[in-house]
Amino acid sequence: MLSERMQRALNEQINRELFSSYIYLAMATHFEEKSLDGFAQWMYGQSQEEYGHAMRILRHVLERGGHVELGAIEAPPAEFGSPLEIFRQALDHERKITGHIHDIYRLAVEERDYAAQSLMEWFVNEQVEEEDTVGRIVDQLDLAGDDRAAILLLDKELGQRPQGGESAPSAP
Ligand code: OFO
Repeated sequence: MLSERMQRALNEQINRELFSSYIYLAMATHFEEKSLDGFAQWMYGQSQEEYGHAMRILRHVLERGGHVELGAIEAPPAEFGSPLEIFRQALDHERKITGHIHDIYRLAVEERDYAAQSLMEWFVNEQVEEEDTVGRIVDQLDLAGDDRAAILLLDKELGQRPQGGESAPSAP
């Protein structure tokens, strides 16, 4: 049985994951409009992965007899800067998400909610991986500077990301 507090925290996190999906979708379309198709592919993949994260939490709430309350999703920015600025923005965003995940994990420990702890442990590890991946892209774009050939090479490389994202746990 989920506590009221945990249910609220998980519902808020579902909303954040959907916002993450939305912001990466906006970044993807921006890159595609700029013909940076590799960065666009990478962001579409990231957007799908975030949707999968939202679904993972949503399934957990339902499987524990809780109530899912879907709130409005904030609009992502309408304008974006350079690839470096965009990936820095993504890194800042992931760091904020990590903070929220840690807060929920702490709540699960306080409440001795072992099921939520186990769910959040998955997210804690996922955040380490995401911050590392995005951080590396930021470093590489930083090194590339204004060198267009280097940016195009990186664009090509990121376009190799397999599509489909992390699969969300399926509904019964
Ligand atoms: Fe970007 O990660 Fe979800 O949680």
